[in-house]
Amino acid sequence: MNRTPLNRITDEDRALFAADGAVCLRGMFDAEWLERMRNAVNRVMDAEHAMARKREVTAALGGKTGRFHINSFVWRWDDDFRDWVLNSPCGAIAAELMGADEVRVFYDQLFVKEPNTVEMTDWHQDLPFWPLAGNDVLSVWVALVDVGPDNSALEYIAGSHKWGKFYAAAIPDKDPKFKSDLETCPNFSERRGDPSLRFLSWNMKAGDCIVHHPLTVHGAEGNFSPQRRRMAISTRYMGRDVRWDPRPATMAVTGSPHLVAGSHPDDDDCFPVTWRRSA
Ligand SMILES: O=C(O)CCC(=O)C(=O)O
Repeated sequence: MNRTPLNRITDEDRALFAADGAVCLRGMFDAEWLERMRNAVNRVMDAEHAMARKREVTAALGGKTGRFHINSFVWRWDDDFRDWVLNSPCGAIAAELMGADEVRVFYDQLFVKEPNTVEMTDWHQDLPFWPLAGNDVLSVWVALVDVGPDNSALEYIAGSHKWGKFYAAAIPDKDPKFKSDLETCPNFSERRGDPSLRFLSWNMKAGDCIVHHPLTVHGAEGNFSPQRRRMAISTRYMGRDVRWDPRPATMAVTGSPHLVAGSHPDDDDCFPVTWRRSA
């Protein structure tokens, strides 16, 4: 299993990430990682573990076909996910794009849409959902299978991380815990003809990843393929400018870190350092 990215991250990748708020990096993970994590996903999806934090979106919304399954903080109880967040190339990829000398794990999140899943991933930004403030936090969304427009490819609005917007968190299963007075994120699927918006999406091979900024607006349609699953792990990492900001209606962190608001989340148990630039 490769511990460093299989391909080099270029200045052009960094420039695209800075300008658009999302960039697709090709072929970063080897076949061994992909096979191992697909097996791990299949195992954890139905595991009845006390620490599992599942959202069964299709079931919650009364859907009749397919399954939209989300599971978070799996690394806290599963060895394969633990190795993934701590030792896969994700940490180095995050550091390269942030220009960080050190990155900490924030959390991992698994997203599976089985064939014929109509539930979309609502358009949203990530940061409003998180008890964090800062610029240096990002997600590495790794496709574990090939992903395209028919099986729920992610879509982004280029440059939206610079709009100065902070939309209300959008939870796919509409969990009322996250309701707030913030402005609702528009449904950008209805604005595809708008010339002021540039939509980004990629046909991805297993082992490609997208890295996105926490304020970049993104979403995905359902998985309309009758055969192809859509399976991805999004792992989030933090750099040094991040501050603990436990606002109302934000996500609880497994492990309940004891942190003072405004401090760097340097709780080594909840948020271990996974990558450090060597001297
Ligand atoms: O995979 C999905 O449907 C959603 C992914 C996402 O929103 C994220 O990684 O931040």
